Amino acid sequence: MRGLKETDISKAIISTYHDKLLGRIVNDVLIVGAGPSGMTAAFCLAQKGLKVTLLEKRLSPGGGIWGGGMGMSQVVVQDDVLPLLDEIGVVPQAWRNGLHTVDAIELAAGLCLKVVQSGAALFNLLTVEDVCVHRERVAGVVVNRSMIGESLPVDPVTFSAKAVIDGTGHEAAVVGTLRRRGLLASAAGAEQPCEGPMDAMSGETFVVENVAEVFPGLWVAGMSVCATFGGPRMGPIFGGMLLSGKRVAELVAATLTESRERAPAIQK
Ligand code: 48F
Repeated sequence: MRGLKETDISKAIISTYHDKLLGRIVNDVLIVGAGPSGMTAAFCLAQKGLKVTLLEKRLSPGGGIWGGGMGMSQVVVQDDVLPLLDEIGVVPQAWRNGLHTVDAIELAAGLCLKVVQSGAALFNLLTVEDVCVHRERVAGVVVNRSMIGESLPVDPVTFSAKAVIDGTGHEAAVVGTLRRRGLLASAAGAEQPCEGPMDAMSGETFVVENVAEVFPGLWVAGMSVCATFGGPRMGPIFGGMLLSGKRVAELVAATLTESRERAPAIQK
């Protein structure tokens, strides 16, 4: 190939990445953590026409999907997520008793593609280390390059949103930033992180039914729900994670629509 310049390759990466990043500093919804719940929430919200940005600290989005159970890259889902899997474009295999298996790599890859094609932006290698709170409401997140923030004295940057979703799984990292400061004391049950022992059936219901706004502007989805409210863990069954992501998307979208409709009345 003629005229191939290394500096052109560098310029292409730097300019397009920074254009993309600049366009995502202000958002309708920021989702922290690109696991199954965060990625499902992202594409469902983007499909509703909202500006959605997903921030993932690792190199590979997908969270706990990749390893299936004990490193065996198959995940299990229930009957009620078949329409969602169809929408994502992955093909499950029927097993028995209303259970189906999905190739974990196909699910992780399918979700990544669905998120990006829905119009949401997905950034890897960005770690959310704190939140912005304005007038007692979460108004955005504080972000550093993964690894840089942990090892060097480098200040972070901030992204804003009307709603932030903690989809960081077992660690409930965003909730933790408020909890450490005693700011979550008003949310019932949210003071202590205490994910319960394994109970797949209860856990799968809990993670969907307890999706909530735990602090003004901050929502929890996926395992963050259990870590925040003390729900049981459920192991490598993933239907609840997808449904939890779908539910948080519905609730957040409804709240944003409601506040948009209320806004003109308040201004009068
Ligand atoms: O852990 P994860 O997959 O969360 P989830 O969507 O799903 C849980 C299941 O995978 C599994 C389970 C199913 O039964 O129990 O554990 O609730 O994905 C969480 C993502 O958040 C990222 C992390 O790397 C992972 O990809 N993450 C965690 N902390 C941060 C973060 C942070 N501070 N900033 C950005 N990303």
